[in-house]
Amino acid sequence: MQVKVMKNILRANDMLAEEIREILKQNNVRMFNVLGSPGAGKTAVLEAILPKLQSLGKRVAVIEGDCATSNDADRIAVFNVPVIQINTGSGCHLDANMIRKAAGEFDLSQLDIIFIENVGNLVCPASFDLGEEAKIAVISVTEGDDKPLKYPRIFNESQLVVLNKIDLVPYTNFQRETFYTALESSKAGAVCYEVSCTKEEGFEALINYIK
Ligand SMILES: Nc1nc2c(ncn2[C@@H]2O[C@H](COP(=O)(O)OP(=O)(O)OP(=O)(O)O)[C@@H](O)[C@H]2O)c(=O)[nH]1
Ligand SMILES: [Mg+2]
Repeated sequence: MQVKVMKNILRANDMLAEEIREILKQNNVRMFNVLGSPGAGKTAVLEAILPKLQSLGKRVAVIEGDCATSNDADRIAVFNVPVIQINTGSGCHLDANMIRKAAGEFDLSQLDIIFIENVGNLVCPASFDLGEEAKIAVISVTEGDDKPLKYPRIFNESQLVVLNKIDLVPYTNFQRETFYTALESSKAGAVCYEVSCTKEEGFEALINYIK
């Protein structure tokens, strides 16, 4: 019974996500769903790439998802881009209904790219299609090199993985070989870019991907 209910919820979500995808396509807007654990650096990655995309003439908007506060939206607003904060309360992920409402607040004719920063969580956000073109999983060195093995779905669902905080590799027991073996087992041929937000390193490949 519970399985059936869950399947119905996901089917309704997927249909809405398809509608969103179609609307974005009609307006020539690309949308990326950024996922990862609390503190992996999702907002930091957005802070790093926003000015680079702006300097390329890209018109960007951001939808922020958090259980509480507008902290992340406040950080993004500094870049003078349209930003909407969704507070989910006890909800552990964003869904397509929330994104439809939030995206409806934007003038899509004035945008090229929308980034969604999902609620910090390495599990539930992977199950919900938001109408994005691609999911980008952000993982950081301090979370440990075994995470793709323990939480395979999010890595399997993501078209791109960003390994953040590489400046901290010398101070942790993070082993690149262990990480890449784990990543390969959760998604064969996974594409992963290594970055450091604090050192502003490694963003060329990510920018090229988004362009
Ligand atoms: N050393 C180091 N710290 C980083 C890096 N990127 C982010 N941080 C720090 O990690 C912490 C969390 O970064 P956030 O960008 O808030 O992480 P988040 O994934 O958006 O967190 P939530 O939205 O709460 O899930 C902050 O203190 C950042 O300064 C990095 O490349 N290196
Ligand atoms: Mg954040």
